[in-house]
Amino acid sequence: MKYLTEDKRKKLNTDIYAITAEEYSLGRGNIKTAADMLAAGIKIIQYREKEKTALEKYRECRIIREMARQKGALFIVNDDLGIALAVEADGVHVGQDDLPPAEIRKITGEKMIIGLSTHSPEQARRAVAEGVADYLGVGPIYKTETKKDVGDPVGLAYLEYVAANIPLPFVAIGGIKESNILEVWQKGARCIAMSSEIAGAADIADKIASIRRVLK
Ligand code: TZP
Ligand code: MG
Repeated sequence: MKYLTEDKRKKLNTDIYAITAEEYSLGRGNIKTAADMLAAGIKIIQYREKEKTALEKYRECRIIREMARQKGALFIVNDDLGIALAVEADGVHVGQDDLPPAEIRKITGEKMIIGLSTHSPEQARRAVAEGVADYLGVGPIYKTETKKDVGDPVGLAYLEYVAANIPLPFVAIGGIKESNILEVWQKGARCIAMSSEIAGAADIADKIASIRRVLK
């Protein structure tokens, strides 16, 4: 964990980790979705986009990068290290089948926040032993339609394991909604990732306010 500075910990210490999802965004598109999330006070935003070309993603990320900077929010790019570097994102988030965090770290240097999706105690322990990732994704907690190649839900048991045993910041993810978020919070998650629930809300600011009322 030698890359996980106090500054990174502080910035990762926030209630909601919001992820773009253009297909759910009611025609708003990624940029307006991100702008609404930031206007509502979201402090971590992840750009996740599986359909567009690298050029389209790069152009959107450049804009969102700047909007996030102006709001003092972290901007994290899912999957694409090249785009994360090109737009000077704060972080990059990868899965178990992507380039390993140690290789990413060689390319990015110390400052980049590296997030790693994990689905089992073994994967979480390995991430700690490697000492490269700055935070873990923990899930999918519930069934989700948003991620197409996702495994079965690992449920709340894995979340409880991480909350009790793993010294890295983590975000719970997968099928989390206003309607079930209290359960996730009660099992120990303090930063909760949501994609379709927020990106797909009729009014993003109302949705975030209403989620925050549940968490209070
Ligand atoms: N990784 C694990 S589950 C998931 C990702 C990206 C999808 C999260 O989307 P939603 O809409 O919050 O279930
Ligand atoms: Mg991925």
